[in-house]
Amino acid sequence: MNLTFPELSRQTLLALAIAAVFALPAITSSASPPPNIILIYGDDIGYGDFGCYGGTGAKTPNVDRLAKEGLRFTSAYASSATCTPSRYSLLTGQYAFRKKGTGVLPGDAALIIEPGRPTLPSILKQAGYTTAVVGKWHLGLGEAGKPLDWNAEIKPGPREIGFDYSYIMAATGDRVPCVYVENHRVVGLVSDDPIQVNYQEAFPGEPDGVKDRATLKLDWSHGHNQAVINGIGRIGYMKGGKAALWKDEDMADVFTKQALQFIERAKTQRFFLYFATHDVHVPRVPHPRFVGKSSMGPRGDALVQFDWCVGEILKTLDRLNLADRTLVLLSSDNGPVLDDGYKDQANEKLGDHRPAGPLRAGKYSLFEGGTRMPFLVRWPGRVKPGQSDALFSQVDLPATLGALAAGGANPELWPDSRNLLPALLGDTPTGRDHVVEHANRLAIRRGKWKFIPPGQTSDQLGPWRKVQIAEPGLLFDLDADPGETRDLAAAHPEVVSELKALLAQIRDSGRTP
Ligand code: NG6
Ligand code: CA
Repeated sequence: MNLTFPELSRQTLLALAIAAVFALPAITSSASPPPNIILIYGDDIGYGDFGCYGGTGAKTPNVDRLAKEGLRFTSAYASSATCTPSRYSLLTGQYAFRKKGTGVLPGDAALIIEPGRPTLPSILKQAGYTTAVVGKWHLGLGEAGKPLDWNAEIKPGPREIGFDYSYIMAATGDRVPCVYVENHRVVGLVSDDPIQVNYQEAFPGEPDGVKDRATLKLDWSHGHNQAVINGIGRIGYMKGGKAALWKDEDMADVFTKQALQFIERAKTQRFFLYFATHDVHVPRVPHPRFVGKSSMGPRGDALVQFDWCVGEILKTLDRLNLADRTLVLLSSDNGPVLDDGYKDQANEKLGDHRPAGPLRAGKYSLFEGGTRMPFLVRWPGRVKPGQSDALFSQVDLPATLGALAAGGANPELWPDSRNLLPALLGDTPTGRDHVVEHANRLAIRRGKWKFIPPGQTSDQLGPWRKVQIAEPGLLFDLDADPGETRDLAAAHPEVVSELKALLAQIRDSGRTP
């Protein structure tokens, strides 16, 4: 039906006019229509792991290609040094430390993002994007206080917070249930073999990683000794669902296939794909075709596998002629870790490779290795290739991408997310003024200064090695000393007081000032 103006209500016209005004800045400010957006999110990949960031132990030609064709950031941060809080911030635009219950979640946790609240995918969906998440979720599924039935409809989850399509693992590769969930259902589940999940008690008669240790194909070093799935000990117990269980070796293929299929389906629309791969989190069990492809054993081979996933995405964009219309972002959720609970020789085979590059420590730590991430941004013809030293946090992605897509994301929506579109696109070298770094507690960076208050944190590339930081805390000049080796707190007490006060203000006011 053709509508003529008199047939349209005044209200509709008004709405259209308002929409047009809001749509305009996006088009004029970026000089092209809003692009598709693909966010490739690695797991436990450190600042120094890729070739383009100085990595030597695994070849990463596809990631390096992104760096060559795009902008390589040197001061971009995940909002936390572990997975759940980083992903929470990335999707909600709120620092995770503000909300209880955003620490590393078990596989049977309820969804921690309230349906209906603005999120990165919901704001893009409102702006007309088709949205999807493929890969690691780790933000909980189902309602709080209600045990989840994995055999029924699994919700609320990604689809209730803004994703049109989802193909995920619930938590991590090392946590049960070891199955894929597509939209609201476990993939491949048959009705006569229901799934049960329990994080407290073992199911009698099922194999477990302690009594059946001798049968494991990958031995554990700490934890990871409960359910045995695919010959690997996990965190938590599960029973049933045999036909639905994943095979770790195939996981990268499965997720990549789903990501590519989504791109194919969405290619005629404007789309947002959050592609959260499992590599290089433990258990590191890459497909046999990647085994031995690095000099570092499974951790390096998993990096090569990650790079392959990136290559498949780039190839598909080229084949579909979408590269120029697609903003590709690549980063990771927290710093690197070597032994994270399995005997996979990550330490022994490390060689000269430095997973955190010149930075100190890694996953779980308040030192820079914990949260400073590789971050690549490619949009051919729009983002000039090069390097950016702008301070950027993943918590800024909702406001920044919201601005790109919708012509001005309302800052009121996001407590901590800042619209840094000019920095993201390389139009300015200036990013944030300051960023909070979160691990077991908080630290802050402002400009070149980094302050870690007194108390504990972790100080190695392994699991958790406690260091005690004495009063008045540690102060580093990251320009002169990126490895945080020279404490300047005594030399600059005024900077210490300022940063202490700023951190307290950010924490107590509930928003980033
Ligand atoms: C730890 C696990 C570790 C990893 C981490 C979460 C043990 C001993 N360690 O508790 O293996 O799963 O949680 O990692 O169980 S994250 O990247 O998802 O945050
Ligand atoms: Ca992680």
